[in-house]
Amino acid sequence: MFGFKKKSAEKESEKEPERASLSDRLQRTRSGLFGGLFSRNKTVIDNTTLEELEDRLIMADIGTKTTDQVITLLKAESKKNAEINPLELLKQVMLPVLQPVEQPLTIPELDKKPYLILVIGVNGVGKTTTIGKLAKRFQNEGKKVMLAAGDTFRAAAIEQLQVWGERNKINVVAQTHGSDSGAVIFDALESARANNIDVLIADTAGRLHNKDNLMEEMKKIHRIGNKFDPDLEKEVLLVLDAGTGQNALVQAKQFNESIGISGIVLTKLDGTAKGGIVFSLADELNIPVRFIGVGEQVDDLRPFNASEFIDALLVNET
Ligand SMILES: Nc1nc2c(ncn2[C@@H]2O[C@H](COP(=O)(O)OP(=O)(O)O)[C@@H](O)[C@H]2O)c(=O)[nH]1
Ligand SMILES: [Mg+2]
Repeated sequence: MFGFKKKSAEKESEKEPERASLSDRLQRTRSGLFGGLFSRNKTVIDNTTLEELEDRLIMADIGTKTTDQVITLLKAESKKNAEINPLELLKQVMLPVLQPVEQPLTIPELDKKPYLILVIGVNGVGKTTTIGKLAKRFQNEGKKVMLAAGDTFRAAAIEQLQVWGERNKINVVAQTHGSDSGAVIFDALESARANNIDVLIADTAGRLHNKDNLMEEMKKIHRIGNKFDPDLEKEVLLVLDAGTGQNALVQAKQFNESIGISGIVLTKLDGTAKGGIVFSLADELNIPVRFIGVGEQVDDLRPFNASEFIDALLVNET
């Protein structure tokens, strides 16, 4: 389901709601990675600790490349110095991996509106939920937002978006279950242009009859934007569930090869120990990570900030 509880909808009008700290939200990944491993600050790192750390980095889906870099550096430093500050060193290695993918999504001021955000990804990763969160975010920034119910494969998906749109006074362009997704998005583009809408966010299906089918459909939808206006400015936003670990990386490669991705949203970082997958994604794909999802509520979508993310993981757990 959509995941937004009514209570949160009522709270949305308040200015800055109480937010759990990022390190609280990343608790499972954080304690999986470093919990109980290092005593405070300066320490001597022995081989057993290094081996344990290596296992944990792999378990958290950080990927072999970053893991090797971390271990090599810690080994070298601990040879030079009997005592080192492992957390400081970890940040030195980890930050340059994530910094290149910290590229926030900014909606340009356009003469020819709207800016299209095409939201894609397999079933259940959090596309529709993310669309709701994004819509509120842009609305709070003073932008006019419209949604397109492009997941026509499931009747419930259309309804989910419509109900949410009604509750939040955001227009949703929809057709009936089974209608052509590209046509829905084309209609929505026309309506958005006519109504001077700043941002049109389009939902898409995550499951068709098979994977090839899904990719073909996505390519077709992608072309719809060009057909509407060859100069249309858009973002192709891939949503990935962090909890699926290496699978998320496989999905990202597939979607990127088939249609080309301009940004990633990594969801469900609050419920998983596999949050290290963001390092693998950064290492292997170098596609901007626009937002991270750290919960089901509307304000649980945060712009990705590399330094903040690493600091949240490195809070000493001892
Ligand atoms: N804990 C948590 N749950 C999330 C997050 N994002 C989405 N979800 C949940 O994931 C489930 C599937 O989301 P949905 O948006 O319907 O996925 P879709 O099939 O890709 O559209 C819902 O129960 C959401 O509440 C997140 O960042 N954290
Ligand atoms: Mg959906």
